[in-house]
Amino acid sequence: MSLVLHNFFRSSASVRVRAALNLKGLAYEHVSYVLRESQHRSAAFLALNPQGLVPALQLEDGTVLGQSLAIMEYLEETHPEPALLPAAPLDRAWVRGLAQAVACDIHPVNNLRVLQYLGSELGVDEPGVGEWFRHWVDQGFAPLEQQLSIDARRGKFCYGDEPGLADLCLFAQVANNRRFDVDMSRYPTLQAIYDRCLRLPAFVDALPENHPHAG
Ligand SMILES: N[C@@H](CCC(=O)N[C@@H](CS)C(=O)NCC(=O)O)C(=O)O
Repeated sequence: MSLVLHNFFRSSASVRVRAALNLKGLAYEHVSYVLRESQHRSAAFLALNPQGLVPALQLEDGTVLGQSLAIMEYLEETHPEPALLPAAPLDRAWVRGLAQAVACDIHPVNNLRVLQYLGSELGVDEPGVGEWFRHWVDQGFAPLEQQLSIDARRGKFCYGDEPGLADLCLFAQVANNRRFDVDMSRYPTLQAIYDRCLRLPAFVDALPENHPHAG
């Protein structure tokens, strides 16, 4: 059995892992769950991943891993080349911190279930939901832009000239921002890193619009 990625084309946590698998040169199959139809809450998926969130990566022996950061770290440990993290502990902590600024601070408050709760339970209208989304992106992106714009370790990517864990998270977030008209002109460094990623097939292939089950 090959690697199977349980995912959804538009899910940004899934975009991260798709790009990581692509960067590592690992082949995988897709099983898709339409989130708006709550397919990720089906008994079949919950049996695989009780957390009920995509992505989940099913390994060759049937083991299922959840949580995109844990999956990417697992891929890094089992397939070290090309590296997603630098060698030195301090630099690894720095890159993980950048990745987590997106994956742990921005993404969770803009997740589908949060946006749905705002709309259906709290009566926030569509423009209000968009406002919420942009607010929390701005709260995370402004300090990231400030940090990265002056950091001597930044190269073509967040750290150096090769893409890594932080770029995977940033790329997925910027791609997701397109749906909510985030003004990226305020974040020239982050936009430049995203544009660099767009030159690499590993990232382009991971975009929602290039997913085999997009639509
Ligand atoms: N921390 C998790 C987040 C996963 C997550 O929230 N995935 C979203 C799609 S990007 C999801 O499954 N949402 C379903 C929902 O909100 O109901 C990770 O990094 O994998």
